[in-house]
Amino acid sequence: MIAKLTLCVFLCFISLVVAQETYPEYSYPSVFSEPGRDLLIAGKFPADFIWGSATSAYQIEGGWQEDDKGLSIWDTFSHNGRIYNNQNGDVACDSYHKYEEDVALLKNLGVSYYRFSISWPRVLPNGTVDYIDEAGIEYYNNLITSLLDNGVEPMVTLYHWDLPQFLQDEYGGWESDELVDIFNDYADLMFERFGEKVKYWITFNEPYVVCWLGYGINVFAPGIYDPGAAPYRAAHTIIKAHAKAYHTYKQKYSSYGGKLSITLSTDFGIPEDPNKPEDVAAAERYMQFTAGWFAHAIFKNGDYPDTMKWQVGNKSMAQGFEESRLPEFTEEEKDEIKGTYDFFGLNSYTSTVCRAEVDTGTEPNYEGDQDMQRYQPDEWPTSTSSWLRPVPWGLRGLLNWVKNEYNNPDIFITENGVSTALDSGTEDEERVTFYRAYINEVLKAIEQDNVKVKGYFAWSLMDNFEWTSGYSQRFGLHYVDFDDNDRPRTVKTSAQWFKDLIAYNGFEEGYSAGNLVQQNFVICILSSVLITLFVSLRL
Ligand code: PNW
Repeated sequence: MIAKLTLCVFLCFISLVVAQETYPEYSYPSVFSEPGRDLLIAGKFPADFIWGSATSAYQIEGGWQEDDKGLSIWDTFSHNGRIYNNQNGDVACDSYHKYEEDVALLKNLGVSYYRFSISWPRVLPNGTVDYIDEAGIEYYNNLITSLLDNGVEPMVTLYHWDLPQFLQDEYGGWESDELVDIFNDYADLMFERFGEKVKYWITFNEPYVVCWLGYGINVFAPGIYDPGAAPYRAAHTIIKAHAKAYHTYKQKYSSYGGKLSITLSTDFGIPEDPNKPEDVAAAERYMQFTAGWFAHAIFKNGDYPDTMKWQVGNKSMAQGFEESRLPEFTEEEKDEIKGTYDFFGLNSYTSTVCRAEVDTGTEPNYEGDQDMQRYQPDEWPTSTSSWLRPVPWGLRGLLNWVKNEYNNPDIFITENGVSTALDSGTEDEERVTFYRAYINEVLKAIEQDNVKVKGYFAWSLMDNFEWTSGYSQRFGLHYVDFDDNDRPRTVKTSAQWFKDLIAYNGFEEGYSAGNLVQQNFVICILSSVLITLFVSLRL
């Protein structure tokens, strides 16, 4: 008897050990399983770490003609059939009418911040302060008040891509220098009206996407195809507009004590062969042409990265231009732009592999200017968005790159998330896997690399209008039924997971712990029962 029992206990112990070993502590074990890089760690985030979730106006609000709202370039673009299945944001998640439900979702999640954007044409129908639509102002006032009443702080983005159509028609959008002052007037009004309650401001969301997809290759609104010059002109205006709004805030509203910056996006560029200096340089060029395009001036010295000036300048000369397609800042402008930030807003979703390759095309092109080819290896995990392959360790690499490049700024990850398919429901294990892996890398960056990440915003609070993909790609922590006129929201598995993470403020001990230990425990019990049965029958 004793011998049998001892044997059972011994076998149980072995099965536990085996279970521990068979359950990998990697999130994408079949692809990323370098122990030094990909093992999940346990630990807590700093006590004052900010957890939030994010959305943007055009993607959720609907109410496209409510009150005196003017048209935005995205209203026009989507009504021109440029979206999957001819969809548009006319109703979207109907947050214009259902914002209180959104606030309830946020409260239930336990986030302390909500990042949303203001629709410029909703408050200024033609984009200028000549006419203010007070009903639009009222909407944001109600939203902000409701957030604060429920213990959620607002982080407000002024420009998440929905330019008033009037400014596109009248001035040619961001290609015109006139938008510097017009944007500044808009920003000034928003600071005046909401500054007392809003302590975090973001001028522009992802200007790289605005300039390249909107002005370079006609993929996003306003739908301009001019890959060699328009993106550089648009970026030039945006950088100046950002700087001007920053100074307006500091000069007129500093008593509110808020913080202001810009949110930049880039994939993390990885050299194809890290032992080849050309590839290392190509990956660095990619980073400078995407993040550095905006960050170098704002976070460093008021000017574009040297590599951009050199590359675009030389290509322009070879193409017969009299001057570089990359505009120049005056010394005065450089002084005005330098240092216009209180933190670094970073959106990141994925990584990309870069290889040096001299561009032989003769047409002027922002991508050709980089003398670089990039791709995502087939073996990387996939999502529903073709451009988005989960590479958790890439986020840590990117955070370190920002730290080293821009003198260790406070960083807010203002967006990170993953898409699932149209018919994916509320049980979104893929999203849990993604968040667990990515947020764990943020923890590593803070604990092991001393990167000053101060907050993390999950994109997105709920499924919404995913630009040209319409409603076919779901990024939400909450499910939205777009076939139902009421646009009901339902909690997904990932929302519950995120809520638990926030409540604990990190990954529980033995995180290998969390799920895994529980699974191991169950396996251990089951195998003991089986082994006991087997042993008692046999012996
Ligand atoms: C960001 N790309 O956009 C935006 O800030 C969000 O509005 C958007 O919903 C989210 O990411 C998910 O896409 C991106 O094609 C849009 O590489 C497109 C790309 C990247 C980011």
